[in-house]
Amino acid sequence: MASPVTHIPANTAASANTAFRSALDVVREVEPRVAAAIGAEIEDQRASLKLIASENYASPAVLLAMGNWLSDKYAEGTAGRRFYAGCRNVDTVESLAAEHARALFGAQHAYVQPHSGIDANLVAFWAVLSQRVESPALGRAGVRQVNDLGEQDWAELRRELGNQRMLGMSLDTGGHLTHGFRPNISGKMFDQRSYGTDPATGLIDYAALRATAREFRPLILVAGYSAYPRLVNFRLMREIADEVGATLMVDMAHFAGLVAGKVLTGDFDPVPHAQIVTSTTHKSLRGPRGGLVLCDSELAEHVDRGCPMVLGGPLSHVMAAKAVAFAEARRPEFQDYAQRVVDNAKALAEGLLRRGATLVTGGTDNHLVLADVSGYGLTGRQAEAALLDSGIVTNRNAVPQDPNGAWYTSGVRIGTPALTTRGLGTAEMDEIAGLIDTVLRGTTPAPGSGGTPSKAGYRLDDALRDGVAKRAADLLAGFPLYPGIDLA
Ligand code: DSN
Repeated sequence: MASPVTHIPANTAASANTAFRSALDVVREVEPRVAAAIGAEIEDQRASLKLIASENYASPAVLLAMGNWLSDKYAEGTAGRRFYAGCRNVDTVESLAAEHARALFGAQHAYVQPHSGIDANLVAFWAVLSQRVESPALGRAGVRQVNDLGEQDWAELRRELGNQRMLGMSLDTGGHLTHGFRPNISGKMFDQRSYGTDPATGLIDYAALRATAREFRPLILVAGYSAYPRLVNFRLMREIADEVGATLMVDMAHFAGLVAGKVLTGDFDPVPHAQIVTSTTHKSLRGPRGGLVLCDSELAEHVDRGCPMVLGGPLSHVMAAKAVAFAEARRPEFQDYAQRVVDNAKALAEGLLRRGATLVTGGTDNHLVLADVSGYGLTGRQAEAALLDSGIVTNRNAVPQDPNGAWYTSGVRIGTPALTTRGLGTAEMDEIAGLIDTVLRGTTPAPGSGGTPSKAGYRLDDALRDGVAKRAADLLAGFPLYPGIDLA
C-alpha cells in the first residue's frame, strides 16, 4: 500500500526533516521558547487521536511554503493591479493559487486572499450587496460605484432595495455563526431568518425552506454548515433561490476537500449551482489556514475588491501555500483521500450505532458524525472533557432543538479528515467507536449544586481513562504522523 500520508512523498521526507530542523535552529537562536513551542506542537499533534471535524494536517510542502519573505511584501489589490510597487512575485503566487483553484473546482473565478472563512464570507456578502447596488435593474439608478455611497445614500438604498435579508441554516441544526447570527457582523448587516431540519429525520426540510424563502424573500440564501452530517442538494437550493430572486451562496468550508476530491458531485457539488462559494482552506481541503471565494464571472469584480474593502493586506506567503495545497488536491491521490474520509466517517458511525449510540440523522454521508450524548446521561461538555482526558479530541456541539443550549450542548461532533490523512482506516474507526463508547458509558455527571447533576463536572474512573488513553496511543503508534521528521 502507498504511504497513507500521500502528501509526504518518501523522496522528500529527508529534505523536509532538514528544513524543519534548520528552521527551528534559526528561530532558537533568537527566542528559544518559540522554537520549543513549535517543537512541542508536533509532539502534541502526534500524541492525540484528533477527531475535530474542522482540523487536518497540512503537508510539509504547504507548511514550508509559508515560512519565507513573501510575508514581507505589501500587495493590496489583485495580481497585475496593485496599490504597491514590486509585486511581481506575489502576482505569480496569487495567480497560480487562483489558477489551481479554478481548475480544481471548475469555477469561473477564484479569489484567494481571504485570511479565514469569516473573511471569505464577508467578502461574499459585500460582493452580493455591491452587485445589487450597482445593477441598474436591481439597485439605485445612477450609482455606479458602491465606494462612492455616503451615509445618506446607504439609508436611501436600504429603503429602495427594501431587502437586506439573509436566510441561513439555524445554528442548532448545524449552521454557522457567520450565516447571519448575532455574535457575528453578518447578524447586524442582515435581517436573518433560519431554515432547519425535519425533527423526525434530522434532514434539511426543503419544503419548509422553500415556504420560508417565498415568504421572507431573502437577498442571500446561504447553504452550508459546520455540523450537519448529510449531503445538501445544491441544485434544489439554487432552484429555490432563483424562485425568490435570491443569490445562492454556499459556504463549503467543511466539505471543500470532498468537493475537490470529487466525492460530492452532481447535485451535491455546490460550484456549478451557486453564484458564489466560500471556503476555508485548512479543513478537509488540507491546505494552510486561510479562506477562498469562488464565483461566477459576473461577481468577480465585486469579489476582487475584498482587499481593502473588508480585508487587510494579502498574506502572500499563505497564498503561496494555498497554491501548493491546491496543486496537491489536483492529484489523483487526493480523490482517494477524500473517499477514505467518507468511508471512515461511515465506519465510525456504524461502530457507534452498533454499540447503542444515538446519532443525529442516524448516520453520516460526509466527513462528520454528530453524536447525541444525552442517552449516556451526559452533556456535550462532559462528554468532550471525558474524551479529552482519555486521549480522544472531539468538540461539543449543539444538536437540533438542544435543551442544553450552545454552551453545554447535548452533542459531540466527531470528524475523520485528520485521522484519514494520518492513514487510519475503517477497522481503526470501528475500534475508535468502541473507545468513545467505553469512555461515555464510564462517565457520570458530578453532583451539582442543590442536588441537581452538574452540566460541566463529571466523574470518570482513572483506570478506565488510562486504559483507553493507552489503547489510543498504541493505535496511533502504527500510523506515524509526519514520518521522517524528527526534531528531537
Ligand atoms: N471553527 C470551525 C469549525 O470547527 O467548524 C468553523 O468556524
